[in-house]
Amino acid sequence: MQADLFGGTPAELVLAPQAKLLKGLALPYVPRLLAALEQIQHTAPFRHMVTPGGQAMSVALTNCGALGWTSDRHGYRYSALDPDTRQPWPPLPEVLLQLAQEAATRAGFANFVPDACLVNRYRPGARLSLHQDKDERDYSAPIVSVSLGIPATFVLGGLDRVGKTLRVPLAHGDVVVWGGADRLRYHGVLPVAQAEHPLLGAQRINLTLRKAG
Ligand code: MD6
Ligand code: FE
Repeated sequence: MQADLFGGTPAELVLAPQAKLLKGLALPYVPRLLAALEQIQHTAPFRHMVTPGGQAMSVALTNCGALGWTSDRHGYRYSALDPDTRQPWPPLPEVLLQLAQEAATRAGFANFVPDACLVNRYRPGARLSLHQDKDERDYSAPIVSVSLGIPATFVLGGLDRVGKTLRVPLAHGDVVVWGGADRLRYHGVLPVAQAEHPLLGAQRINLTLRKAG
């Protein structure tokens, strides 16, 4: 899908009062995003982190930016160093800053300055169970989430674990932004179905940009 096939602005879907899906917004950024991803995974390779419960996550992850999200048997935290290499995470590429700012502004969150980007890689079968993003210091900043590669179904719930959920299909180039009253909604990703993407093969990459520190 081409975001601006008809010369207009990309479709915006309201998922919740302060959560928007910006269809295809990332498409014009894709060549630069893929080049940046190569650099990031060269410096900080994808790995399957272990949850505090002792399970290896099915999603492989890495980070870029001043702070990176990590998990081990002791819990979840943000840290300035990659625990595997003991080096700083690779810097947040300019293309990601630009995309994050465009997306946040379109969704009503001006002046978003992320300092952390969690990069998730889903192979077919990988999933992310329902969770809240609450390891960041400041919940006033939104989260910008960019999807690349094969499709997935995003599940958006409420502020507690029980109750109604919304299933949102996410395609290559889609961007989700949420913040404000919706910042702490439970959410997850259903097991990703087998598929091939022309640029990324059998994988889905999700980039979530946050203000963590
Ligand atoms: C994913 N995303 O789409 C996982 N969190 O692969 C998230 O966990 C997420 O997309 C907060 C806000 C947006 C997200
Ligand atoms: Fe999340």
